[in-house]
Amino acid sequence: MKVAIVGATGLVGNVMLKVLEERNFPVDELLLVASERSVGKKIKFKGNEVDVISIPTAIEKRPDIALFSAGGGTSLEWAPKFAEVGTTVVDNSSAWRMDLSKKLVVPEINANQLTKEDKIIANPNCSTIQMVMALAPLHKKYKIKRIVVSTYQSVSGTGVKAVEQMENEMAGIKGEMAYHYPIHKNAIPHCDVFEENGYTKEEMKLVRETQKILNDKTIAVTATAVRIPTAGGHSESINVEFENDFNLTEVREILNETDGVTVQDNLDVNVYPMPMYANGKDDVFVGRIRRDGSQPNTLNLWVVSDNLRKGAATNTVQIAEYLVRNALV
Ligand code: A2P
Ligand code: 11C
Repeated sequence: MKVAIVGATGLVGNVMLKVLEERNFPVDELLLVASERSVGKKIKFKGNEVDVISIPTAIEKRPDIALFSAGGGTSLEWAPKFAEVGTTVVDNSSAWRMDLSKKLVVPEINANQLTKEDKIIANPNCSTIQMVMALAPLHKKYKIKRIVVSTYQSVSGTGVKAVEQMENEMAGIKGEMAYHYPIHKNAIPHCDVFEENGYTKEEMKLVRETQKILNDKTIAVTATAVRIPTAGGHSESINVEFENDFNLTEVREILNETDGVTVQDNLDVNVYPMPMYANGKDDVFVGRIRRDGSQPNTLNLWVVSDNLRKGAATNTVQIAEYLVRNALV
């Protein structure tokens, strides 16, 4: 495969390279793409130095697959131009996710919808991916009615500048601010921009993307997304009400059997998921599994995952793997 990574110098692009290498993705030729400012830089892949090139140069080379993580504006402008020359784009930005003609894919849940005709495929938002990974198998069995989710999101979700802001604040250095407020010793209930309804775009992604991935508009979702001073790994407190009743042993069994999900739930020895330990791993970790005693058919979960891995790079590479495995590229 001739593979392009658009946004190769960014946080997610960097993890994409690692994941391609670790999973031994069949790369015959790798095109590393970034903005004009980075052209000529060199990045290591499998021990070799690869030159960073511009988007127009990459399009001329007609890659089979392009993995995009270079912001929504870049995707809107350039993904269709790659598609025109026959490249299949897997896009990690929010640009195409809610486009009715584009598929929004978490491979474990809905990759079977993909066909050769899908030339731009959307990768969901990190907080949505980890939530639906835990909930999709339970939805199948008990049918979800309503979800109330609160997120505790790491600064790596915002990008390099936010990681630097937190590190500077921890070291007592005055530097550039990625957020309106200090993040060290703080919790900011503001991820992405505000919409007219008073919710943030991040919160509305949890509503709209969940309904699209689970293919069920009747699922009610309400969300509060909060930025906290962790370096990597998003956490979520999820309260989910089902149409049908469940038993907790069966819930645990279902989650234990779900590919990509690891149950960490042993209160006797203080085992529950935490971002510090999920960081660098591909799985979605689920714990604190318990019944909500305040109303029928309702469950509480604590779900943690590395937002740059399953929340972004790993999911994107898994989509690409599915395309290759099923001869869709
Ligand atoms: P560059 O490093 O040249 O700016 P992050 O989300 O971590 O900030 O990374 C964003 C990625 O998207 C970087 O690799 C960045 O490249 C790339 N990028 C940003 N704008 C463009 C653009 N207009 N064309 C191509 N790549 C872009
Ligand atoms: C965050 N979820 O943690 C965001 C990052 O829509 O792809 C990814 C934004 C997106 O801030």
